[in-house]
Amino acid sequence: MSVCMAVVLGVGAYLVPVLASPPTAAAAEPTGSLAPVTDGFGSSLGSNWRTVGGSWRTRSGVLRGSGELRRPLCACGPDEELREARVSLRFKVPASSTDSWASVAVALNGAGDDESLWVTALPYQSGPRIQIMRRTSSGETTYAETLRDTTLTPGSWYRLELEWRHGIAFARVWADGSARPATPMAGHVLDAVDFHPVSGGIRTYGLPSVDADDFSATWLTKGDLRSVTDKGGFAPLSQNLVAPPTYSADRLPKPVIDGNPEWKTLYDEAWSILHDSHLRRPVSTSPFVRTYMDEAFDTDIVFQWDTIFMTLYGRYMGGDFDAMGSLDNWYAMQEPTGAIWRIYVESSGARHPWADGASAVNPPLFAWAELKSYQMTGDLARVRRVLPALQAYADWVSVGRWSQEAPHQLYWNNGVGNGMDNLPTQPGHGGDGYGTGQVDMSSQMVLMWDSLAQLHAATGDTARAEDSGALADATADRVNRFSWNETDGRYYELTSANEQWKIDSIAGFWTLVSGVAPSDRAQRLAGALTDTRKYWTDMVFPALAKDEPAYRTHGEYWRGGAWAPTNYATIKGLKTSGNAALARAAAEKYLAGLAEVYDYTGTLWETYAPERQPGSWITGSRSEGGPVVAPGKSLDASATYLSPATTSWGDGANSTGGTDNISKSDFVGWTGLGPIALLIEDVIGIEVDAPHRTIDWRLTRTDRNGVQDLSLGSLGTVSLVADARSGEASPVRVCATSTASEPLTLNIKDSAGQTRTVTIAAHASGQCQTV
Ligand SMILES: *[C@@H]1O[C@H](CO)[C@@H](O)[C@H](O)[C@H]1NC(C)=O
Ligand SMILES: CC(=O)N[C@H]1CO[C@H](CO)[C@@H](O)[C@@H]1O
Ligand SMILES: CC(=O)N[C@H]1CO[C@H](CO)[C@@H](O)[C@@H]1O
Repeated sequence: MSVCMAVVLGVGAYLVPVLASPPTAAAAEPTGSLAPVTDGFGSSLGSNWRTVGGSWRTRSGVLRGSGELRRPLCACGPDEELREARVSLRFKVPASSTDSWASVAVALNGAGDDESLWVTALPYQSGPRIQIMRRTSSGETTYAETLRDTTLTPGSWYRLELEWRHGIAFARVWADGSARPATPMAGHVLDAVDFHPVSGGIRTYGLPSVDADDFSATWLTKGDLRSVTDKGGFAPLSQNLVAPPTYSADRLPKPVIDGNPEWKTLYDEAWSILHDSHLRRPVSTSPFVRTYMDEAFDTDIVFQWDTIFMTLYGRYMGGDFDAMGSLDNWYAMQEPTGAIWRIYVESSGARHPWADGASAVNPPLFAWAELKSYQMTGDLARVRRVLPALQAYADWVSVGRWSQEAPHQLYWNNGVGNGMDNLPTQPGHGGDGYGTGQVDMSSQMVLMWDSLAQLHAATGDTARAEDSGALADATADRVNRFSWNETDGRYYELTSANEQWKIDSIAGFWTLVSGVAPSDRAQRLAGALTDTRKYWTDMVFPALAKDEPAYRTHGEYWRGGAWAPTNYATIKGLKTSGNAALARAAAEKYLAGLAEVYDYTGTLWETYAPERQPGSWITGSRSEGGPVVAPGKSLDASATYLSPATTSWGDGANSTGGTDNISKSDFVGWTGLGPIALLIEDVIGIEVDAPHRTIDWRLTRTDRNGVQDLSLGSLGTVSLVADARSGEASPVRVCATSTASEPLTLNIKDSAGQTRTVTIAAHASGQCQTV
């Protein structure tokens, strides 16, 4: 019997054309008079197709025909919806078409016949196109399309995929038999979460016959039906507000560092400032769900990346305060699209106008902070609860900040979104950076996906872990391909035309902590960080290299200021890229600087000047109207000192020989990172991995040093103290006390890079060993 069953559209001619123009009026929908097509090909679902339009037959596992076909995907109750789905099919590009708008699509359909979302391949345009389109009762819209990287050769088979995640659509097409590309070809965030897919299928336009098969629907996840106004649905929590704890050194870990008591003072002072001024219970009008760490910049607005960085040291509070509750407030504000804005008003939960439009997004670091918290606590229940919020945020930001039409396909932010206000970038302070590729933002996306991969893996979800890992790798590859300048040994931001925009700033050093920089490139970056003409300034690390024209010796905010978040990220990057000794040296130089300024100001500051300043200038300067030098202290007018940095208002002289524009004091705030996190992790050298019951200690100091009462979440606490010794190569006696009911593994790494493993017994009490 003839197999050539190309069916003429006939009754199926109702089809709404899959094109942006010219529009044609939709005829009445057919009433379902065609018999369902049964098939056995490829699908795990095994249910029948419903023929909505067009006509289809099967032959040897291939579905041949044209029009539209649907099959149910979600047995959704009235209060349920499909949150996530991946639908794909194989199709053969017909040899030719007389209609240049002829197309094949894979679709998700709502309950009504006029509700669908699809990814369409148009092989016969002057260049092949892939589009994301949607039909509603009011017509069709093309959301995103790409002309890139697409070959659709007549006679060849391709796989076409629509990935749907809570209002976000991703498109992919790839040659049949090759690997699914990690990066989508196009993505779109629907304006409102008002589309509820219930079925999926195939649709064609303008083709008398198409061969398709292997329709597959995976990652089908149901959830409660959500309204467009619901917030906080991804990681729900009911409000539970506690009074902020008062400062008590007894309830916090106690670093032991006999050789540098001034750093222990800084540590105590950081916690004291935090407790006295910046732990905040939400006011009665606030929708926040937890008492939180407030960023210390403003009394009624809270900043996302400040909060995230605060949790990176706040996690050391252990059971004394739920530092991660600070991030729960952000998840509570999350929109149904996954959006979390950069700034909220604390008293109302409203998005702040500074977080509108191009300035909506801060560095996407929630997942990184959650991973670090999990490593300290092993709290898998929290990971399971927050993962949907982290994934939804990742999906949203990966579309919203994706320069998807630029050749580099990297991610953008602007000069406020990136958190580095007046650092020179192409988009500038509040500009629209779409099309540019920012190295910091793109590397932070890699860090986000990598952290998500580890969190998914921790919950046993290997499919999602692989998916996130592949996105991290693909993005890192593109940063390395386009942003790296071999002559200069730097990563630069990119223009929309793939040209490097050469400003040497700390933004390029996010490639270290994100693992983007391969080791040879990481070594060149480390070289720049230790170069006194570039980044190894009196106070490390300036936001802008010292030889950049916009660099300012007073810091002028991000034009040379040495900042806690970028120092933390850069020092972590040095450590993870094989430069642990340099990471420690940088942390020590930074702490020494903080201590020098603390000595005459009695506090910690928002940002620090990269170079020493004359005592006369500091003495004549004010911050928010008050003198910088503490009462009872005085500086030698002709000597130089490390100093707080100026703000972006500039550093013009005032009548007292200084400036009135010194940045903010009592900034704990993220300046707690150095005195607390860097002290424990990089100077003393102890890092906890509670899920693996392991502690790594890079033990190279020769004074009596260690940490007491370090929290390991529900496992308990541990104290580790090494005795003083005569030299780095000498044996050292280490004593451990643990409240954990299980043994712990302690890996002690010496300055020669050798690791000795010691088992700390369950409930060890003063267990000592010389290693
Ligand atoms: C790298 O920088 C050099 C100048 O230092 C420039 O000549 C070259 O074009 C840059 N490379 C790229 C890929 O832009
Ligand atoms: C010299 C200088 O830049 N002065 C600025 C200090 O900051 C205030 C605002 O706080 C500006 O108004 C001044 O111009
Ligand atoms: C007290 C005082 O003189 N303040 C001045 C410091 O300098 C700035 C800018 O040069 C002036 O705006 C202040 O009034």
